[in-house]
Amino acid sequence: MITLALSKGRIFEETLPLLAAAGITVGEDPDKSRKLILPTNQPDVRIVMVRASDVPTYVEHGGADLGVAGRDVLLEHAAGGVGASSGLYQPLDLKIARCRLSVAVREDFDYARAVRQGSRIRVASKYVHLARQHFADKGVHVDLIKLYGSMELAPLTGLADAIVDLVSTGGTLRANHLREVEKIMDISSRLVVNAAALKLQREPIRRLIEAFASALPQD
Ligand code: PRT
Ligand code: MG
Repeated sequence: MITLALSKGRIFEETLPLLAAAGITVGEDPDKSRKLILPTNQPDVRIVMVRASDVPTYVEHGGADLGVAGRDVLLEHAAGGVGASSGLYQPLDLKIARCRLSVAVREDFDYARAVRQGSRIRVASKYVHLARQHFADKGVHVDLIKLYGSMELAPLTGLADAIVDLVSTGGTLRANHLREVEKIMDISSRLVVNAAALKLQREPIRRLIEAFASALPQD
């Protein structure tokens, strides 16, 4: 049995065409089903539905053999990990669920001035490790505030001066009168594979990786 960990929403939706290229169709829609384990048309392949940020944990510890996770989630997981995440291979950038990790502030906040003056900036983010690294590299002093969602609210309520969050169209920032002031990195989702599973089920996993690779846009 091969177990693939996916999260609901864009990662599930955008992985479906790649699964199709490997001849795998999923029998149920995770939005309509309460099932956490979804069978596929192939009796030896199943999907487990987990939170996006739990995908690396499942794959690393063998709760799933493979998974699809954003670079944001993988880097934050590795940075916050206890010990090296050596059990996790990343053979493929799937180029799906693309966005960027950016710093944003209120439209009326003078970010350049705050940085120039060397004042401490309060930064709210779900990605505290990536945020800390970014500002340390710039030599900017920050107080980090960990949030689990709705980062956009933090600058509007005075909880923080800035946020580090994912941006794709920029529509959410605009709707909340926020302004993107720095791009930290481009993000896309990666296939991750449990190292032990790769040894024990080499052939089926290799075939899956090849089918996924052949279905990717050639750029
Ligand atoms: O929602 P939940 O808390 O369960 O988990 P999650 O938010 O981590 O999951 P999900 O499905 O929202 O995101 C999974 C992965 O998709 C992320 O880890 C990213 O790698 C990737 N991705 C791609 C995005 C976006 N684009 C994205 N736009 N993840 C989140 N967003 C959010 C962003 O946080 C912001 O709130 O969408 C909003 C901005 O979008 P625009 O288009 O208005 O700029
Ligand atoms: Mg989300």
